[in-house]
Amino acid sequence: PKNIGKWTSSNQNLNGLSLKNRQVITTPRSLADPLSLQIRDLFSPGSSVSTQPDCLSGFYSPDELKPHFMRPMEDPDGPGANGRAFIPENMSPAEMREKQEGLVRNGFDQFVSDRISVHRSLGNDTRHPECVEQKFRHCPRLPDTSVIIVFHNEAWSTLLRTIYSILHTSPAILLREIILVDDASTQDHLKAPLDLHVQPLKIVRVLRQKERKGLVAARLLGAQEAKGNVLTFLDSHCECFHGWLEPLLAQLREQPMAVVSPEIAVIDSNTLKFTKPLPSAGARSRGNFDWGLSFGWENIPEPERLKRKDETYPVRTPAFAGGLFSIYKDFFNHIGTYDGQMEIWGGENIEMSFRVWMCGGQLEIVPCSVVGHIFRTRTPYSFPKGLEVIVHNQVRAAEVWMDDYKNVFYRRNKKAAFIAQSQKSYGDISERLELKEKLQCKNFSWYLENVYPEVFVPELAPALFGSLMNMGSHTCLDIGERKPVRRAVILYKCHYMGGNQHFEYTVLQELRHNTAMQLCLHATIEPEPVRIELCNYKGGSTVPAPQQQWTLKLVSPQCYLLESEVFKKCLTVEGVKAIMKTCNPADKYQHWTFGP
Ligand code: UD2
Ligand code: MN
Repeated sequence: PKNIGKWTSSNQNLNGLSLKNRQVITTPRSLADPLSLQIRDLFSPGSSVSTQPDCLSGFYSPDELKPHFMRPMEDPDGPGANGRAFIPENMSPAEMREKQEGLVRNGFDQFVSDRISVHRSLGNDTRHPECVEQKFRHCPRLPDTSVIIVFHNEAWSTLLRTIYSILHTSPAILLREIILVDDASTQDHLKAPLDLHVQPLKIVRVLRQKERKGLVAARLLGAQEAKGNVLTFLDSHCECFHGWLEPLLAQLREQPMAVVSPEIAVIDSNTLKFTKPLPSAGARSRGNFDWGLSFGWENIPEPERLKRKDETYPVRTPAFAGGLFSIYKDFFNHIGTYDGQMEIWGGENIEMSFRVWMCGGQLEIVPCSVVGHIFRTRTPYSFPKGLEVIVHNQVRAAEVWMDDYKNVFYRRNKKAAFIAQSQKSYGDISERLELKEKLQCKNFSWYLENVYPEVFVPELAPALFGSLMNMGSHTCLDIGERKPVRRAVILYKCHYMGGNQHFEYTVLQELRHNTAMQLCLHATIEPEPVRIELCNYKGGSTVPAPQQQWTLKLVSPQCYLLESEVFKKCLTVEGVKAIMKTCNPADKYQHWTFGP
């Protein structure tokens, strides 16, 4: 197969068994060898595929890859047809009210969604030509999949459109079933009416959690019940683009220890416009995380680009968004499913990203697979135990996987530090540590060096860090809400929670705020306000800008003058602004202290 050896440079090993060797999993090395047994048991390709024709040479024909249901004929001028935006006009007061209520209830425009066909097509296949032309070998057969969709109070039209878009685009022989898991929704339409509606669809069934537990528990329930070789998870407000499924399953066939995500297309939360792929555009971005443990997107670095021979090749990604992905069911179990003690929402995607890479798997985006997702403008549902549950989940991830690097996160999130300190408030992690031991997972610095070498790693133990409080104004330096690049730093009420007020004094004498972006305090000439700018020092052979270097001069216990190396002036507060002035050790407004 053409994909063999694609990532050989990455020297990924599962307990010493190289990726290349995984291709011979059907040939036992020795029955006495427990490892080969384990691997063979895990991934005998196609073992439980019953519905597929005999394995032949050549490729799957278009006929074999027909979907379950042909899409009904569509009015090409209907609302939202072909993935277009729908903008309602001449609305009555009652309609305006309905629209507003829908927005609040969902964090996207349900009014608009309700008026678009649940069978809408997305128009022509506009993917890159190499994707459109991609053929799929017949042998070994592609695994089949269960699609698992968990939801809590999803709108009827978005949920149904997700289901139909799967049925209209997935080859029937590859789609074993669709499992809907109701995470204790309270809306009536998701009870009997949903059961009645999906029953005739045969391969769609509904499971229910009695109690609201969150998306992790719901996905675990779905996974447990799934019969397919592969589990494919989708959110409950998605639309699948032409040919989305085959490339995911084909990549898993090549790399059974991969976890593969589609390219996620944006479905606009106001108009439901589906951003179609542009034929000229290839893979655009990959996923990452920042030191506040938030997921983010970044451009694909050059060395990763070069590893791809054509558009059908996957993009290795340090982290994934977590909502839309496929994984062999057996590998999902092997690699420790999810941390079942993570509740409601958040953190599980970063945990799984670390775990998959560190324990012998790999995380990839397959650009020929495109699935749209409505990104909400706000979170509409309740968090029964409060938003703190997100931090609780993040602390569990940090404690299990991040070794000493967890402190880099805790310095930036004081709530997390507090949860981590207070005896076991984040719950028991011993099972997760046992899993890590059992799978002989690599450590976090291996992950950083091998999977995310581009990341800027803050100092593990900076001499001085925290909030920078001014002794004259008793306010704190703050980068402000909009992520500022070349913006004046502001002075704000001290909250001592880290976040936007977190600064670290580095060995290169920078005053650095580095959670998502690498931002540095940048001296200016009076009266220009002192700024926050991207740090000039980015690791490697780069050096700090002289305006970004500061000398700390002790004036009283734990109190410093912050003197600019180039201007030989001191940071001072005037009103709500920070400016540089002639140093005066007697001036309280030039005294700074690192808060807790
Ligand atoms: C993103 C991910 C999601 C998950 C989450 C962090 C994508 C597209 N989505 O979610 O998969 O990684 O970040 O945890 O990458 N849900 C429940 N019970 C709850 C809360 C949510 O079943 O208590 C469902 C919800 O109906 C939806 C899914 O979980 O199907 C994800 O929630 P979301 O869509 O509200 O959040 P999103 O897209 O930011
Ligand atoms: Mn979502």
